[in-house]
Amino acid sequence: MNFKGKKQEKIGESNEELSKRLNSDFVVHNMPSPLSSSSETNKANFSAPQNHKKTGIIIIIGGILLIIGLIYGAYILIIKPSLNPSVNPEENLETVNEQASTTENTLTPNQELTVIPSSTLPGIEVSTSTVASTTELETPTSTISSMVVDSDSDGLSDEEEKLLGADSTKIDSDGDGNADLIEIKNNYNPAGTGRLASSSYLASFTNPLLKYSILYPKDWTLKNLNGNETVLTTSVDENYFIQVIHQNNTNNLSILDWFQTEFPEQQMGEARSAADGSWSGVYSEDKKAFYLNDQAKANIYVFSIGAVEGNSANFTNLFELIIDNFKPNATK
Ligand SMILES: [Ca+2]
Ligand SMILES: [Ca+2]
Repeated sequence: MNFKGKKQEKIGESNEELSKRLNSDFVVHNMPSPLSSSSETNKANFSAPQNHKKTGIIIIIGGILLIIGLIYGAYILIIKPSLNPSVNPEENLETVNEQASTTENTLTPNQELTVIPSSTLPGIEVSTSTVASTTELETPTSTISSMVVDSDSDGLSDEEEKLLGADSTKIDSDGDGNADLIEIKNNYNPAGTGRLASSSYLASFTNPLLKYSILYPKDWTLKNLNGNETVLTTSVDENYFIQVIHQNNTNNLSILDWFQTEFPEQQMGEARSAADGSWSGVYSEDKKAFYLNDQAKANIYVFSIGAVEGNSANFTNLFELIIDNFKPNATK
């Protein structure tokens, strides 16, 4: 502005003075330091809000990364092991064991089944009833056996040998040279001398109305029902039975004709006759019934053997013994 004029006014001054003056003028008229340095300061002041923004963004991003890191860490350490225990078995062994024991407890069949009330589910058997039935099955069915036991294999069951006083371990119980079964089939006592009728193990019963007599084991119980029906049962449990029922032979048929008339659909079994000719008879095919008539063909006697439980074959020989020793007209 006026520098040129001032320089021209002071033209007479020495160069040194002039330079000093110029320097001093320059300094004096220089712009105030606050203003002169303001360019950099302003720059700094002007750029400060931008730096704050950057710092804030960095902090936010850092925070987000930290949160993500924490979430991931929690997932690795807690959630993932609980989902898949086998991933890190060593660190989470206790957790796995706890889970296993918890699983065992909650999946115990008894607990699961006892939750089901049996009253609301009548068609479903719960475990308790199954256990009860198993216990019933394990309970031995007393002395009743579905098997025929013959310890000495002589054809007489152990049950029959006991009834007749014979030895179930000896084929020839009385040692007379004749096997037990042969003696019985020929009306001899297998456990001593004499005939079967003289055995202390057997008794005779005569029906007062029909006048027939039968030989039966004393160990059994005899009942005479209505005069025309005699029933023999095992005394203890009445499980096995042999009965004799009378009926009139109105047409005086032979026993074979009578059988065919009564049971036209059935096969006939073995035919037998009394040694003294006092009766003739025939078995049913399964040998659980025997039908005979007396010599006069006036009466029919029906013999049958059975068991409430078990196998009546335990007394097949006894059944035959009773038939063979039957006397239709004992008093005549
Ligand atoms: Ca035997
Ligand atoms: Ca003998």
